[in-house]
Amino acid sequence: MGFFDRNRRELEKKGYSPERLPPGQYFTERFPVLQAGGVAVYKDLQGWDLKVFGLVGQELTFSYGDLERLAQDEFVTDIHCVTKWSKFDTHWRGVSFNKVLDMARPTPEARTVMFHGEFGYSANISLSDLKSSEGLIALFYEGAPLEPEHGFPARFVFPKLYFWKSTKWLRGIEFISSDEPGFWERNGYHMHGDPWLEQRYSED
Ligand SMILES: Nc1nc2c(c(=O)[nH]1)N[C@H]1C(S)=C(S)[C@@H](COP(=O)(O)O)O[C@H]1N2
Ligand SMILES: [Mo]
Repeated sequence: MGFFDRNRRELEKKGYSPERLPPGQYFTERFPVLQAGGVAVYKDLQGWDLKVFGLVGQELTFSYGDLERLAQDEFVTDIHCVTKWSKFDTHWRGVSFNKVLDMARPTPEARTVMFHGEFGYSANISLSDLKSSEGLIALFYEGAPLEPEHGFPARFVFPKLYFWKSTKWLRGIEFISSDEPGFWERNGYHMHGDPWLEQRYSED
């Protein structure tokens, strides 16, 4: 029996249904750290902001304090990384993306949202995905502010798609009219990235 089968057995022994694992994934209790470049570390959050811009009726600029006051939404969810690890029941609290949609009012031309992270990272998610499944601008993980390596002060979390779509050190949310690739999508990853359909690479 290979690693993946053993891993699914182990999962059953722990009382989880292996059905919760998308195809080709294994389960871990660790929280691996993954990023293309360095970890953003802020001395303070004085100059920090999160901008919402592009095809919207109302552009927005949030300070960390603004987001903290709005951070009333939470979910517990499984996350799936394209490098094949999955983690169950992760708890996040922050600002629901629906709240951002209500405040920014995307124009009828808006089709895709580009999430911009520190150091030029970006990830595209279609507006229809964002409207049909929950997304969160997360400030808290398991009740505590995010660790720097997991995206402090704020990261997006969009569990419906592979975890590379969940931009850490989030600084910009841009509404655009056509589906453009973000950082990993330009480097061979799938434009959509549904773990249940194993949309890992552009040719999948
Ligand atoms: N800004 C930024 N966000 C990012 C990345 C990155 O390189 N830069 N990597 C993505 C990838 S590939 C994954 S799997 C997750 C990893 O999140 P974690 O380190 O909290 O597990 O962050 C995503 N968000
Ligand atoms: Mo990833």
